Amino acid sequence: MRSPRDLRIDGQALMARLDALAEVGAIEGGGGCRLALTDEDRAGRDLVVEWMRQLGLFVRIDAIGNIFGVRAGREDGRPVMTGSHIDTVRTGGRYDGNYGVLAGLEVVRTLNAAEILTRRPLCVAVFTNEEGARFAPDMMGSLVHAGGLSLAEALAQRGIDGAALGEELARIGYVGDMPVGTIQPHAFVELHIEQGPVLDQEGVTLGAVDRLQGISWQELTIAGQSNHAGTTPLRLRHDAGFVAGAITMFLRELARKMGGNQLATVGKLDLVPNIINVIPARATMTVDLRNTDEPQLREAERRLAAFTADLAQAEGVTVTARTLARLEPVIFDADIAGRIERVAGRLGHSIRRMTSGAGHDAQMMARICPAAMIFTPSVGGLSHNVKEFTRPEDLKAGADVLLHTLIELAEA
Ligand code: HGY
Ligand code: MN
Ligand code: MN
Repeated sequence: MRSPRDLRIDGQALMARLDALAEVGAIEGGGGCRLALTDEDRAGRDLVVEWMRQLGLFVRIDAIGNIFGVRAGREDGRPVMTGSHIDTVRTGGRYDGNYGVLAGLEVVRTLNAAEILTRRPLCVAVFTNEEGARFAPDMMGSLVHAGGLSLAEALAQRGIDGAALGEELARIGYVGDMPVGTIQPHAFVELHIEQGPVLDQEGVTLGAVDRLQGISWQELTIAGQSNHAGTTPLRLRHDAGFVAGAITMFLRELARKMGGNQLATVGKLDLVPNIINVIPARATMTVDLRNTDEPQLREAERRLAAFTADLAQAEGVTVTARTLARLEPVIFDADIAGRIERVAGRLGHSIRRMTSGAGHDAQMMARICPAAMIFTPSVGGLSHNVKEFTRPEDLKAGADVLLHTLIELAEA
């Protein structure tokens, strides 16, 4: 039997799986669109479940559709868990989420081929609706698993297309019989592309992620009055479109003035009636605020609320805010982050500590067990974009470090 220390992931097999999954919901430009609980998501789930079964994993599905592939250990008990998500945003790349799940399956294949049974069981997880692009909040499946959102509340969520989450989950056949939260991990490690520019710009191969920034998602509904674009003087306008634009400009300025890690994004904007010669009666927009510092994130929320209240008054419109997601910054497990660094060093890869700008399932798992993440570079820092790209050698390096980090945690 080969010594575990010289095991390595088969990079070709990993790339083949990534390519095969990328075919499901493939869109122009090489990316993928598998919005949570759509037919494309079901097809991706079916494929990954098939691969799990081929690898001899015991597949369990819970009531929110999270998928767990369990590999027995020499002993019973809490598994060492890895995994991520395979749902995407509408303009998804090939690696976001998929990489962490498929690298987890390659870890299993490598251990199977070497006939190695770890002391603790291993588990590869696929969490439902990580992106939140169709149903808010994001990281939903792992949040429910960690007890941060009730199953009933999650099932009742309405999508941006008006669909009921519970009905969609049933429609694609992924209402599992396992109660949510059943599989409590001993530890959780998520491998993911960075989705930002740091590793690529610094020429560092891997990131040991020891913290993750806070996220505030709001939907603002601005109600004004539609009127004729040609006959209505400025002083008589209650222009929801103007107010939405003014809020967007304010947010960029707010992030610039606050500095630090403050970010602000208006990603979605719908105008009604959305006609060239009609002053918009209504605007519905989303606001995504992020910061590593919770008091700063709260200050950004406060300033936005104050600005919209004044503007609403001045423009004679009403602005209603609805919270879609609100997650505080997370500190991951320093021991696991240290272990990731040591493994990377042993395997000869450069690595640095870093913070995640994106939300991830690991931040929810950190509520119930020690957790940390491994990042690989995103070329040009691009993600949530069909041109998302990570070099195959970097994908393999990350998977090799995942393999040995999981083995160590499963033997410790
Ligand atoms: O929004 C995020 O950070 C993640 O991609 N869901
Ligand atoms: Mn992701
Ligand atoms: Mn994403």
